[in-house]
Amino acid sequence: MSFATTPSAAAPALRPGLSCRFTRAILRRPAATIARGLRAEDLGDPDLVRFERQHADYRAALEAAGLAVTLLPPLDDYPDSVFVEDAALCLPGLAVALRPGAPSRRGEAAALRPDLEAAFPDVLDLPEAARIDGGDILVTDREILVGLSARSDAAGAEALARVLAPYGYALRRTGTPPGVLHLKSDCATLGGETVLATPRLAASGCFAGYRVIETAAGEAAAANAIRVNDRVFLAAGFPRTAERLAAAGYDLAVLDLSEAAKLDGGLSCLSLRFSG
Ligand code: CIR
Repeated sequence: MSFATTPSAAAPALRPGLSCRFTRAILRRPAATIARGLRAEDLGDPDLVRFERQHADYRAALEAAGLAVTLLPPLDDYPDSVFVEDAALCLPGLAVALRPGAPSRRGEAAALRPDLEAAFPDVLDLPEAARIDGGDILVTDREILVGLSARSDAAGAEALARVLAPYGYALRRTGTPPGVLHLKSDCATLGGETVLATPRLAASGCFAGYRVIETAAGEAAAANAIRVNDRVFLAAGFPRTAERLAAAGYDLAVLDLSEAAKLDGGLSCLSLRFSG
């Protein structure tokens, strides 16, 4: 399978550390309504108390990696709002309020906007009709890669490219494998020129020019990892992918995310990470 992938602007500038050097993170506590969260397949409802415990461990791991964390209150009107990444894109000095593709999640960006204004000198908006989730946006040190998916459309990718162009960011568009929720369900940046990706996404050719570490067979869900400063966060339960990353020299923090996983959530979705 290969996707129609648009070329980036010629020779995009390298911004060393853009994808993984952070000083701050924004998290939102899980809503009491979390059991009403969206999911592709019913694996049982998440347990709120266990979710809160895993969320607290995740927060502590971000702090241990050197980040100052802003913890926002739960939003019970939005069962999926703990997956705060989908409502905004954060870059140094700049945030974009996104347009989540799922109808039940549309209001999350407006609810987050005051918190973005408190943290960023510039907050940009996208047109009402655009659809784009943060889970479909992979920021590497050289470009911003947007995966079109059931949640993110061409209008969303174009609108994002338009608002970011004045800031010099190169944006490239690709696809998302069939049945996969978000681009970053299947990949993560590991800093520099390296990405972690599922074999099915890597086979699309969208990472040509990158060094790709593939998730091990049967461990596709390990791809939703995050690099945070000198550490790579990986979900528990993927021993062979963990071995590959350790062999490549990454210092791993392995976290139990069983409750987020019941709602198709993973490590990237639970925070907005940025420097500033
Ligand atoms: C949803 O379907 O929108 C949520 N249950 C999961 C969102 C996960 N977000 C992400 O991968 N960025």
